[in-house]
Amino acid sequence: MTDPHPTASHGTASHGTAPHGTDARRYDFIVVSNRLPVDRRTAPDGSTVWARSPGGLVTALEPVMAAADGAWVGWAGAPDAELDPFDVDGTRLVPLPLSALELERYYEGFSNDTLWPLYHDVIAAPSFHREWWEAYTTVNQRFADAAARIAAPGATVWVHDYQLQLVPRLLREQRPDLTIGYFHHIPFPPYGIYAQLPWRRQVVEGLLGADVIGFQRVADAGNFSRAVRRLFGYAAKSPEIRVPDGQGGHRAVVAKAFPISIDVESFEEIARRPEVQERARQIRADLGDPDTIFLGVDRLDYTKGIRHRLKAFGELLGEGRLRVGDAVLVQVASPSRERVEAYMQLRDEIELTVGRLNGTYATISHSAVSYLHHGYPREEMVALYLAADVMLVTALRDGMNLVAKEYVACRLHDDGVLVLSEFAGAADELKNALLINPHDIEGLKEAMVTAARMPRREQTTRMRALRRRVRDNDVARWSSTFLDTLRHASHQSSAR
Ligand code: GDG
Repeated sequence: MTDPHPTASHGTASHGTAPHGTDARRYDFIVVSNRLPVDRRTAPDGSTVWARSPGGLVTALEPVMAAADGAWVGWAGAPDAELDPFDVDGTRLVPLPLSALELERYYEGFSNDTLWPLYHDVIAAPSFHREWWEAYTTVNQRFADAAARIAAPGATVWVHDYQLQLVPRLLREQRPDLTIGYFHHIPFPPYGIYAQLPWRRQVVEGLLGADVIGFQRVADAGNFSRAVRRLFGYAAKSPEIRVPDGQGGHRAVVAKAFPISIDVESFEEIARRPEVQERARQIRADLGDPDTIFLGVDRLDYTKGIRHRLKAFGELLGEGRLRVGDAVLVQVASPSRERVEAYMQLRDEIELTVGRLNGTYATISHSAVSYLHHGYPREEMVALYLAADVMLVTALRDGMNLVAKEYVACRLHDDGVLVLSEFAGAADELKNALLINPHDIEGLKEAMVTAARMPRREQTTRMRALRRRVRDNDVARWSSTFLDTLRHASHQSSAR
């Protein structure tokens, strides 16, 4: 759920009198996530302005927030900042402080160097440190306390993602009157892997504080239910888990898949703009009007399979099955988690590989790989999606992968080919993509060649089906389905 690239829409911080993270008001609907959906900027006159991040989640929740008198609790993005609640574009934001040490231990440490690799099939080795775990519990308690403080009686609280897995239980302990939802944006691993976590019982208990636990894939919900059975012996078969309530009865917890999506209309709207289409033509021309532009767009992360993609492309060039000038790979690798050691190493490896490929295959006039270690405005991303003939999503493991859906949404003329890893959640829905196993380099190469040569008629048949699927299941539908299930679940339990 990360889109760290702010739009130009600005709101100004209000200067209330409540201490940080507190608010005299009470809210009926509260979203809790690690990061508030805003970035802090300094205006030319020295005042603080907030730029809203254009994530799909924000867009999807905007109408819900407005209708339900909502607030969003999270960290505002700067260490040690103690800020008052403020409004941005009509949304009440309640910032919580994180110290530099907490960021190092709770965020970069436990979230990004323990849970992230563990939950992504241990592609990188997870680090386990007790002081990171302690910081994780402290910060989760702070988030739970803040939500408990500002929730109106009987309010609904929607907690997001792996940084905050303990919050549902911590919140329920203080406020049993609340309806609590949790959505897990990344995979939930098979028990054999999950079991490595020294705090495996505490984390599952934390999640079971929710009424509804949402996952990206059916397989994730199944893995979670199995972990519950193995660790606690509860009757747990997705979609229902029966958790003892301590008084001889039980609470029902729903654990099932709610595949997340994108704000399709906003991508289509950008893709229709004449200046964005002109920019796409310009990109093609700047690349020397090749027959095939392959595109990869990822946060620079070891889960995304960027190395596998480069390897396959390099071998195709080496074997003469693709030729520089006819084909180019554009790889946007937006900077991510740059203080975590595994990410520094990955960047070095990728940049070494790109340098070698260009050194070996580029000519004075044409690169083999156009590598961009930048974040771009959304308009530029859409221009790239419009310019690309083949989108490469080769993740080794990915909760969903929104880039795949964004590419599909932007292909207004029903052309272009999506090559999609079966290890990305999106593969469950986007069956008309060319599905690949990124570990099988020969298979990946075959799919890349097939994509480059695919007749227009087949492209259209596939892309039409993909577009229908994405349009019918946009992010508004995702949030309303989740919230309907949550409403239903809380009625059921209060009727018992
Ligand atoms: C996590 C899960 C799950 C990237 N670079 C730029 C940019 N982006 C945008 C993309 C897309 C988003 O960031 C990335 O989303 P993904 O889904 O591809 O991946 P994660 O960041 O790993 O997200 C993932 C997601 O949460 C949602 O639940 O799908 O599985 O890992 O929207 O377009 N946007 C702009 N400039 C960039 O340079 N504007």
